Amino acid sequence: ASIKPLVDLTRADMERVNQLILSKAGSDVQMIPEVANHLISSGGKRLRPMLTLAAASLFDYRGENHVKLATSVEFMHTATLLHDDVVDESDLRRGRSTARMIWGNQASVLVGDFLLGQAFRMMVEVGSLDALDVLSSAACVIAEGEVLQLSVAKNMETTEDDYLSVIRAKTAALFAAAAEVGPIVAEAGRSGRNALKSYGMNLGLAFQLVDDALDYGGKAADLGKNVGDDFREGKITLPVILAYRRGTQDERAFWRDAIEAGNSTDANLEKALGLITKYGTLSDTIGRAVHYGTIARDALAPLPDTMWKSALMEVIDFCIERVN
Ligand code: 2DE
Ligand code: MG
Ligand code: MG
Ligand code: MG
Ligand code: MG
Repeated sequence: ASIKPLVDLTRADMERVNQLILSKAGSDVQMIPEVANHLISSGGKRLRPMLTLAAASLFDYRGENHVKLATSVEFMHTATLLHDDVVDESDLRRGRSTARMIWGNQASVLVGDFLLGQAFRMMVEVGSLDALDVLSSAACVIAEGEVLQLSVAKNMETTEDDYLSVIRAKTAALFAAAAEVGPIVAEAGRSGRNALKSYGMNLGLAFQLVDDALDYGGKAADLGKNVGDDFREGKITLPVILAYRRGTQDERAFWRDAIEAGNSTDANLEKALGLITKYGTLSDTIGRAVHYGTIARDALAPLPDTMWKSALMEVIDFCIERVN
């Protein structure tokens, strides 16, 4: 599966999104475009804005406003990444040093704030209170998800339900909002909105489940991030939750020492990977992603069969099979 159909269908609109990204990342304060463009030009997939464009086109939208909303969505995403790498103390993103390693945490947070502000300005230009509602709510939910994640960090008693609440908020909410503003701008009505919201939400859950599997099972060269970052941070993700549940007394003691006491040495990462392999928890994590992928697929099923729909369907499998 590939995102090529989506890329091809949205190519013309994405050129306009990319222009708008560059112009709205501009400022007389030189450090702003410097920091923003470092991340913006680092070759992200631009998946979320493409979802917005495709979701609008799926409902025959002919205007201009989807380009602004797609740009808003990408700016929200970029702002979350700038902040995320500060919160996670990450050194590497998309194969580059993170902005915080080059310009520091303060600049990263503040430029993220700038981009978030610009995103909301563009939403106001569009003038849809419904779109503003969906995207501003997503911003709150994303922050709530990160705070919830913080409050369960290093706690091995975190349940799979807790974990799902975290990823639904920190990741899936933006996918859901990105998809839902398509039918909103196209004035498609409730059932269209709900279908795309459900598609985005479940696609986002699948996306983050795969992200969390890749953090243990991926290759740094593919990922553009370091393998084992989540382990070193003491982040409780599904591969770990399942291995802990299934572990022997000794293995469970190992996890508590590694995660709760913060003993995340390279040797312990190797041991953690051994247990994850022993209990097959990466394939079970991917299995959960497949499950949510199916729900995403079913959400679109009732809609007319168009090239837009089939491109969005293919994105589901792409997100599950991806290596970065
Ligand atoms: C990705 O998780 C989650 C991203 C959400 C970050 C949101 C923050 C709040 P990961 P990777 C920090 C800021 C909210 C705003 C600006 C509305 O697994 O593996 O850490 O890519 O992602 O680092
Ligand atoms: Mg992170
Ligand atoms: Mg994070
Ligand atoms: Mg991650
Ligand atoms: Mg991470």
